[in-house]
Order: sequence, then C-alpha cells, then structure tokens
Amino acid sequence: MKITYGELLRKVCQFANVLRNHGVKKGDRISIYLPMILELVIAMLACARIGAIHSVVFAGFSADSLCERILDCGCSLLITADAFYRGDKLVNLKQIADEALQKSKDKGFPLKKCIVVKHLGREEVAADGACSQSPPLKRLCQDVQEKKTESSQRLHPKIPWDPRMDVWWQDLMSGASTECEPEWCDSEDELFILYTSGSTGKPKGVLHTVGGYMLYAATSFKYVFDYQPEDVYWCTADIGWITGHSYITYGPLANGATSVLFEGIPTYPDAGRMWSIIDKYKVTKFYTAPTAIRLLMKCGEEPVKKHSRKSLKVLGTVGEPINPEAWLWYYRVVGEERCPIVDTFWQTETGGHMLTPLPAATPMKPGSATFPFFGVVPAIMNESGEELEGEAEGYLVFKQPWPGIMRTLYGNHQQFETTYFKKFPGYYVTGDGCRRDKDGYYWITGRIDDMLNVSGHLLSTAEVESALLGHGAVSEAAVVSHPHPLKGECLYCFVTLKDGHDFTKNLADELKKQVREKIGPIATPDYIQYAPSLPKTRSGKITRRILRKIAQNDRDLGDISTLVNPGIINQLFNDRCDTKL
Ligand code: 7RM
Repeated sequence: MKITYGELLRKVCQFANVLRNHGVKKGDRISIYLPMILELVIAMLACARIGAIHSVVFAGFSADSLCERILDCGCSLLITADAFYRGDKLVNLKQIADEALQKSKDKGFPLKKCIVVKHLGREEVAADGACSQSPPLKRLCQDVQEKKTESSQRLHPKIPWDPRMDVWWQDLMSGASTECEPEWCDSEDELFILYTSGSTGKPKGVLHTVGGYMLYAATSFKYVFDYQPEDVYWCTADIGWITGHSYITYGPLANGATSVLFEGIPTYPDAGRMWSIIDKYKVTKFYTAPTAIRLLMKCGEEPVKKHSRKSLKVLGTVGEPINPEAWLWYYRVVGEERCPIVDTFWQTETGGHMLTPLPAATPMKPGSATFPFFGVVPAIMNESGEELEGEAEGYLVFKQPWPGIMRTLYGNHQQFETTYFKKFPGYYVTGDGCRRDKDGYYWITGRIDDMLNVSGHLLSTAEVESALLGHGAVSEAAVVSHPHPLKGECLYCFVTLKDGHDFTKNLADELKKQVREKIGPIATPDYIQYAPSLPKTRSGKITRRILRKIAQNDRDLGDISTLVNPGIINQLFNDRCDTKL
C-alpha cells in the first residue's frame, strides 16, 4: 500500500486530534509499542504535532521491558496493535502489552487508555505492487508482510480486550477531523525519549529535542545518502531503534523523500526478499545492518543475482563494525562495484551520523567509517585523558557539541553528566574504542565498557545478569561478549547456583527462557556455563576480562595476580561450553 504526503498529513492531524480528545497535552509522554506499520509513523508525528513526547518501544521487547519503560517515563497512554507476523511467527502484541500494563498497575501506576491498531488480517491484502511504478507523487510505501499460506489456514487469535480501557485506533480515527492546529514549540522543547541499554543494567531514557534533532536528522540524511528528488530510499531498521527514528521517520520525511517501509524480515519468504523489494520499488538508496549482510552472505550469491538491483546507487550500513569480508561482499555482489558504501558510525545519543563517508566523495576503506560529518570534531584519548595525535588507538570522544546531541537522560540529568562527560571533562565520551590510521581514517574497534552489541543491538552485561539472577536457582551470574559469525557478538553466561540445585540441560534452557522473557528474544544467551565460583579481585569485582578469554579458550590471560581465587580458572577452562559453531 502507499500513502502520499498529503494523506499522511491528514492522518497525522486526525490522530493528533484523537490524542487531544484524550486530554493529551504538550509535554505529556506517550508510549508506542507497534510493529513496522504506517500507524507507527503517524502516531510519532501526531505526538510531535501537539508537543507530546513519544517513547517508542521496539515490538520485540518483552512485557517486563515495556513495563519498565512505561514506569520510567510516566506515560499517560499506550498505543499498540492486536498482533503481527514476524516471518511466519505470530506475535500476540496486545497480550504482551496487557501483561506490561498489569505489571505497571501492580507497581502503582495504572494507565487509563490503550489505543489498539487493528492490524491482523490486513496483511492478507498482501503487497500488491502499488508502488512498483516510478512514483508520480512523493510518498511512503509500506510493504506489508506477504503471507504464503492460504488465508483460511491463518491463525487469528483472540485478542484480550477490556472495554473500560481498550479502544480501536480505527474507531477513533473515523470520526476525527483531518485538520489540527499544531502546538507551537521551542526548538529546545522535548521531541522524544528513546531507551537504550546502560551499563548499570537499567535502560537510559535518551531525550532529543525538536529543533536540533530534526535539523541534524534531515541534514545528515540529505548529505550522507546524497538524497535527490527522484530517489527511492529504503532503510531496513526497525523504528523501535534510533536508526528508524532518524532515517525512516524524521530524516527522509523532512526531505520529502519517497521511502519504503518494510514490515517483514530479510529471509522470509526466502533469502531474496530484500533484493526483490529493491527491484519492485526501484530502490536507489539502501540502508541496512552488518548482521543482515552477513546473514544474506551465508545464503550465497544466487538469491541476490536472481534480481537485477540495477536501480541501486548508494548502499549504507549501521549498527556495529562491519568486517571487511562482509563489506566486500556488499560492495561486489550486491552493489556490483557501482555503489559507494557509507559505513555510518553513530549512536542513539548522537541523534544522527557522526563518522561517515560521503558517497562518491570520500575514498573508502572496507571496515572504516572514514571521517567526521560536518561540524563533528572527534578525538582519540588515552586512559589519562590526553588527546592522541596521528596514528593512534584509544577512547573515541567528541570535542564540541552538534545539533543532534541528546540533551539529557529523562529524569536523571546527573546520570547524563556522569555517563557522558565525567571521564574526560570537556569531552563527550562515546564508550567506543577507535583507531586512527596513517591516512587519518577512523576505525571503530567496538565497545570498551560493559556493553555488548548483538546483531547491532546494544545490551549491557548487567541487564542480562540481573535477568539470570531473577531465576531462583542462580546465586551469581557473569555475562561476557563472545564472537559470533552472524550476530557479530553473542552472550556467553557463567552462572553459579544456590545450594540444592544441579546444573542440567533443562536448567540451562530455563535460564535462556528467563532472559528471553525478561528482556526479549534478541537477548537470548547462546551459551550458559556452570561455574562453581567466579574469578574475583580482592574487592569482590568479577573479572569479566578473564571470563571472556575462558569463553574463547584463549589461555593468554595476562596478569592474574589480583585474583583471590586463581584456582578456579583451570576448572572453568575444562568445563567450557563447546563454542565451535
Ligand atoms: C545507530 C546505532 C550505538 C553503538 C555504537 C557502536 C555501534 C553503530 C557503527 C557502530 C562500528 C558503525 N545506535 N555502532 N554504528 N560500530 N561501526 N558504523 O546503532 O545506540 O543502538 O548503538 O553501536 O558501538 O556506540 S545504538
């Protein structure tokens, strides 16, 4: 299906009126828990129109995660959908949302309203090619999840419903006016909160503002993708992450771009889905994540070559370091060496691109995010806070603010200052390691805090540990990042057990399930190893550095003299999970 800018404006106005009719005012928080459907964009923009602050929660997150985010921002209303398909798997979103609302009520925060998009059933009117011709009007095309099964075989679950609380989106929209006077906002007024993992384990509410964020999203979109009016742009990220906020919702729309909104997954119904959509909509600029590239690379060249891809002009990547092998495959096989690749380094906190090539202008090096974007001044620091010149490796920091920088952590300005500005006073600290080569190119080497990056999604070791500790059998848990050929990194967990519990395959499965339920499927551990005890320093700190080496079977441990219990190390090596993949 497709929507023009005019139609989008009218729907945004309608929904903005719906929100106002529910008493939503400037500054109120609205939680949005939706799959990749047009209503998600409409809901965000409707909030922006009336000065309400949206907090989009990725639809892959669990009830606990949603509840935590609802409580933290103190929202007055939740917007969700009945259910959706992820590949051929049905996700009963309303049921998860209800669990979250129940939990939040139990914690003394009852919501009064839940607006529910009726989505299930719409996917049956599968992608009809409506957008396949060259677009006469600027618009957003939604590629609905195509279903292979006969509609009669499809499962239509019963949607849990509380008439005092729940109301269908479509019912509210049908009576709403298509005109809505916008709320006048200051450039520094709040636009949205987006939660990102923090090394303490509690998600941080990154807050962006109206003027600076939108300017930065719009400008970086324009220059980094060399946006031209005839372009058809497609970013495969989920809007639940910052990439979707900046480079599906705000950046492209602020430029009046024609863009594709895709609800499906790269491998369904087959590994050619991305390339078939590129051909169908004649996509010229394509933006995806290294984890997706590696996944498709594993499926071989044939599914790619079955499609022409001749419309493509620029390819982008984001979310994690891209290994040169995947970069070269993307460049040679997907782009047929015609398309520059923009490897864009940035963060939820930065609002938009920070280090990135400009297509066809910056000579590329596979695996390097190259140089800073306009107005960005990076530096590399050593541990003692000295700026390193020339060829160097150390902490990546930024020396001056840019329009898209986050303004605070919602409800915790103190934590904002300590997390980003305390280590090196006067500098913004990214938390990433970085190397500058002899030609001045920047190479991100990965996180240097207790964060890990699974398939482009940041998780903290602390949040996974706290999920494991939520299981009655676990007395201590330590989680480390471990290399994974597709996900980039995965979770390797060490657990010690309370007396009276035995470590069995069954328990390991229960623990994996526990983490899935507490955080969401992206956080499912790949390995769980029983540890009679964990290596610790005298002050009681678990040395994850050593556990990481044990997980990788690397016996070059360096200094272990600070450990109180070095004897445990050999045993942990002997009990390693088989990490051959
Ligand atoms: C946009 C986004 C941020 C973290 C960041 C890095 C890693 C992102 C790249 C990258 C190497 C890249 N926001 N990261 N892009 N590492 N090259 N091009 O992903 O807040 O979810 O994650 O992701 O570690 O600090 S995020």
